[in-house]
Amino acid sequence: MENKYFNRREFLKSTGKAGIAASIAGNALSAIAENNSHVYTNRNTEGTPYKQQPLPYAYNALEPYIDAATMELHYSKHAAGYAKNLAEAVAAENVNPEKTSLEDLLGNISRYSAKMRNNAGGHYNHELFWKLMTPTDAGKIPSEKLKTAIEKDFGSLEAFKTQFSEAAKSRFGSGWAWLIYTNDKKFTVASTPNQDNPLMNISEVKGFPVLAIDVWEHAYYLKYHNLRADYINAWWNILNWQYVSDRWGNMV
Ligand code: MN3
Repeated sequence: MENKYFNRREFLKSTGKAGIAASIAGNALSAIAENNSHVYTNRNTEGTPYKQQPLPYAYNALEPYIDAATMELHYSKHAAGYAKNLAEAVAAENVNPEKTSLEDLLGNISRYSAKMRNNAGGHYNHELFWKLMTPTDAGKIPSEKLKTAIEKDFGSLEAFKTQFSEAAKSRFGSGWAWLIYTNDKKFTVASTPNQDNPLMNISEVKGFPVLAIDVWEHAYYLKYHNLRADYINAWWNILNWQYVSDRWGNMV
């Protein structure tokens, strides 16, 4: 017969305080956070699905800032490829998507193959990236709460944008620039190579990814050619500050 008391005691002993807090809160966090730096990965309202989701607007909706051909290739070839390769890695490495959120997988990515790292990152980053852009005029400014928090850490919204743009421009080769909310409740700007992201336990800078820009050449080369800075400057026009504000607001 199962001894519930013993099992609970063993559970508490093995998971420690973080596990207790998580179970009391009814949080989806399943005590796999071997590293507290990933505590924010589970605070968002929903996890990112393992499958590619529909693009929330038409391929040409972000013109003139991002052209239809770039969007179509980016979504239907590049991003679709990451999702497909992620599915293969998940099957090969016995990950159960019903039990392991994509965020938790990223938080333990060092346990998996390079294929998993590249494609779990690639899939997560692109699913986020599509939502960070909007063709509509609504939602083009941050909430007062987010604006105030950014001003506190960067001095001004403009100073943040300059720092973020600089990180995006100076990322050597392919990668991403990020606005990250760290475990000590501070914003920081960083960039990562390839398809790495700040949820990964191997990332130099860790925390919750609040907003991001893709600076792989496939994101801009057809229209902007070698002029990455022009793409970055144009991109601010389509940034969905409303989504960014909600994403951060739901987490803090
Ligand atoms: Mn891309």
